[in-house]
Amino acid sequence: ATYYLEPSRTFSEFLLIPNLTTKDCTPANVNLKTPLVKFNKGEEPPISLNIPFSSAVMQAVSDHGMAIALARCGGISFIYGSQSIEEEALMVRKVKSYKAGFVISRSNLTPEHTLSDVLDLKEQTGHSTVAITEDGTANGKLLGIVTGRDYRKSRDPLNRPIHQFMTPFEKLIYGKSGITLSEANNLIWDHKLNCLPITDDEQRLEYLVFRKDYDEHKENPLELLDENKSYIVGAGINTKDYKERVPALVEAGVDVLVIDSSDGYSEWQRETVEYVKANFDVKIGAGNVVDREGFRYLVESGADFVKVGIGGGSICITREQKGIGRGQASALMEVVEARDQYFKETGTYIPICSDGGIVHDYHITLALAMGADFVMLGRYFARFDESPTRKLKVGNNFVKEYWGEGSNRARNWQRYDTGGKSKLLFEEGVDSYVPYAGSLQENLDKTIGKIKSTMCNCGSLSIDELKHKARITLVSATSLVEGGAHDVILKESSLSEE
Ligand code: MZP
Repeated sequence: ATYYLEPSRTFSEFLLIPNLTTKDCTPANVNLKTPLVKFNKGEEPPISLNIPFSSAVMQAVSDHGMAIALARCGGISFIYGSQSIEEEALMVRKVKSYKAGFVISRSNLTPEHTLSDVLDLKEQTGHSTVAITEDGTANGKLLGIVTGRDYRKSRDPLNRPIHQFMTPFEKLIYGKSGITLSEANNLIWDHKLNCLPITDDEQRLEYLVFRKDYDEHKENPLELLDENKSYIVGAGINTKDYKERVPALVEAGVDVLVIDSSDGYSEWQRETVEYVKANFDVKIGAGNVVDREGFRYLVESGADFVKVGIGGGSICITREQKGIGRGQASALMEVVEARDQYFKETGTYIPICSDGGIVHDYHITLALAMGADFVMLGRYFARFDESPTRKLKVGNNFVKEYWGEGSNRARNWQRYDTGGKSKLLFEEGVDSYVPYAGSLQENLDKTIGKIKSTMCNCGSLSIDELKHKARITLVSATSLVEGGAHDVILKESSLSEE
């Protein structure tokens, strides 16, 4: 045997040492844009993310709902592959056909239609925002707007006609009637309103225009309504049925594939990557690996990015069951070194995804500082409204369900297959709960705020700068104790935050 006598390390064993923070180094100036797939020196990556986040290829995490919510924030979801080819392709299609806005005409929808009618229409067309105008064009007189999340929340249990549902709004802000959709959008945007009541000439409310959706986008709403931009989406595949699955996903419009496997250093993966590269013009990531040899093998097979991590996932018991794996930080550091070496030799940059084992937000910053281009998170996203699992009350707490792909519940045997019988022989994952945490947007904003703030501490305005400048120190078990609140008696309220 070959021995690696240095212990393998996890993120919690490291801290960042601050660098000089210059005055221009403020969170507002930090850019988190990062490459998703390989590119050559001096060229732009064909696909980039605006934030270095991807959601895990898991039943309990990444369906079309999660994919739309995360893409809207600048990240990417990989739709889970442990479902039928048709169902997975349909989820991809739903994300790709999802439009930020949709205008329908009065002749299609009268005030006698109910909110459910509009909801059905919205679902059928896959649009997040339905704007109702008199003549059905963006310049037609606006009759009302129903936006995605607001709308779902406000689904009227009494099924009243639309005009009854839009009850008078007490504080009238604008006494303007008959304005066009474009004008209304401008008003909403200029005045940063949560809700714009539009009244008739006698200051009676005619309809409300919601702003929340626009707020989330932080983009000009004019660009969002009626345009044809589609969100970016990824999808998981396996090394068994790829000859049927990949064509269906490509046909559905998938942007990038990833081979989902607990151990990616295999000839199965090489064959799969080679097949995809030879037959389709679609990007494909491979993994997971934990060392330089695995990285090199997948890259030489043609992989567009490589995923790192075995056994570190919160629901994973692979290390206990099979005794394979490596501390996530050690695995990442070695693969990054191999990536940088490969770049030096060939001029081709291979993005690396650190997958699993992120517990605290600062672990993400550490992963980026250590050279990851983006992270993949399961537990983190499973806690939000947008994950596809049930929200339950256990004791006094709300929780969401979260189960591993290697659990009996998911039965994703393809992910663990090393040849042999087509079934899951033993479990490598658990079925669990995670604390419910609210909406994705709110939580992501907070996490991103922390990452940007830490990057400023480290004097870095971009992920690339952070990688080069970061100074990282190992911490001893005793200094870990020093890092938390210690030697004080905590008050109840200060215990609640993570
Ligand atoms: P985490 O973010 O919950 O710590 O880890 C998520 C990652 O765990 C996934 O992206 C995947 O690589 C891995 N995973 C998914 N299912 C299992 C399992 O059942 C697993 N063992 O290890």
